Amino acid sequence: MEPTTLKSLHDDTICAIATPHGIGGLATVRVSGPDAEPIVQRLWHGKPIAAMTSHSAHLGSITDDDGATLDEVVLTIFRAPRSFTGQTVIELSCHGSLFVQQRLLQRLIAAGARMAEPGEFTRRAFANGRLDLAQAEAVADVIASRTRAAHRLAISQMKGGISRRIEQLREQMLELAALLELELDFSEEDVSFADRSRLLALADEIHFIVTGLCNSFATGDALRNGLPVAIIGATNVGKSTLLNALLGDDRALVSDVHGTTRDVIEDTITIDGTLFRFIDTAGLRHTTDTVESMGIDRTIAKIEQARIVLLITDSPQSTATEVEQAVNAHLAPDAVVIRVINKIDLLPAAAQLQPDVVAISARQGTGLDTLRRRLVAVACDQLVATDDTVVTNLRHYNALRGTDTALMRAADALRSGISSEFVAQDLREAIHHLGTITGAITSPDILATIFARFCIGK
Ligand SMILES: Nc1nc2c(ncn2[C@@H]2O[C@H](COP(=O)(O)OP(=O)(O)OP(=O)(O)O)[C@@H](O)[C@H]2O)c(=O)[nH]1
Ligand SMILES: [Mg+2]
Repeated sequence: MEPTTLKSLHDDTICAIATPHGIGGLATVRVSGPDAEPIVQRLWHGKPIAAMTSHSAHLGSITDDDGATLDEVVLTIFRAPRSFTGQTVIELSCHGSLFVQQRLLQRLIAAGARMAEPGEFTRRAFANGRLDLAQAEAVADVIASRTRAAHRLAISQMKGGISRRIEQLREQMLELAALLELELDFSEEDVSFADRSRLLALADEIHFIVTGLCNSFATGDALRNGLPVAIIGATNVGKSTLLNALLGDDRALVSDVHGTTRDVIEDTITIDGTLFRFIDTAGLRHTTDTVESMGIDRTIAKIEQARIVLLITDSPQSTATEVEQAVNAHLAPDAVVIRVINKIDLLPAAAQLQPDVVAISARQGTGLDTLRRRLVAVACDQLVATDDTVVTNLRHYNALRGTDTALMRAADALRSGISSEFVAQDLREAIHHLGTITGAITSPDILATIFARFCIGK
């Protein structure tokens, strides 16, 4: 289905610098739109653009408004509809001087193009059916990806990984809905086209797949935003010192006063290709201080969200039972606890430590490499590379949740023999939610939010 609301926006010919801002060996200026050829021809010196075959590159020059040469450039032409945007696209590779780039843009604008808005090239690709919405979002993810794993996921999504899965589900649900609607048309005649038990089985199957996709979101989120590692312990054991040491930055305040950290402090860093999000928390202790106990509530929330908990103590004697109880009570089912003893520089050399405890001195930096290795090993287990589709996008996740809720309502209605009318209505709602993922169903608001994430020139 073509989103017609966008059509009128796409008659202009747009231009933008597609390479990063700054000086480089080369820079690329991209032009897309129905008038790309005549506009570029006005400044182009070389083989006439109309005589070029699509998908070919040509050396020539661009003239300034006084007729002098501005730069030698390579022009590549992609004629509609076989281009990224589906419109005729011309790419001009010029030398990377800031002056040349800016001047080239000015010349294109004087010749009739307009500056592109952020994401406008990708938005046109979507409007022309070159990409679906999930793929367009993946373009932004590829550009933003900071680690190998996040990049791999984004590429798979750009190639249509999740879209195919969603389309299959949608087709199955449309089939279900069609059978029910047919029944409604013949309701007076008391016939039943839809075999209830088959409908139920199909609903359960879809529910199973949707739940799997929803669950994969935690992994997808960890890959994109960093695997959440909560640093938990009693006050003054050196949690903030450890955060700073891991980040290599004085991010959190450190002092020998118990209860220094009151709010949650978090930041990300890549270790061995895996992105971690370290979360320093308020130390756990009994307190009558209102602000401190608000901080402790946040600590508990962070334990619940963490995939890894670093449980810190500062002496072999302190068993930290209360802290441990708090962790055990709030730990997510698939989260892993790594026990850490800090301040080993204060321990006598002969001190006995349990074998599975990582011994460190956050202040002196000892043992941190062992801790990093342990973190990477646990992360590898948690983020097992599956070929399954992984949901990485909050918008997709919410849409899937919406689908599942409506679908479960439909299944309940089916089971209790409620009139097909209501079942059909719930199904339609479920289908609607699924459709928003790939953009089969769109609203201008969703589109505006999504494309605003892009940079200009993309
Ligand atoms: N000797 C020694 N002292 C340390 C070490 N790590 C931290 N400290 C000291 O222990 C004190 C407490 O450190 P913090 O990092 O503020 O402890 P915290 O766990 O964040 O404390 P709260 O925020 O109050 O819960 C500070 O004086 C640190 O300098 C260490 O490895 N060895
Ligand atoms: Mg602290």
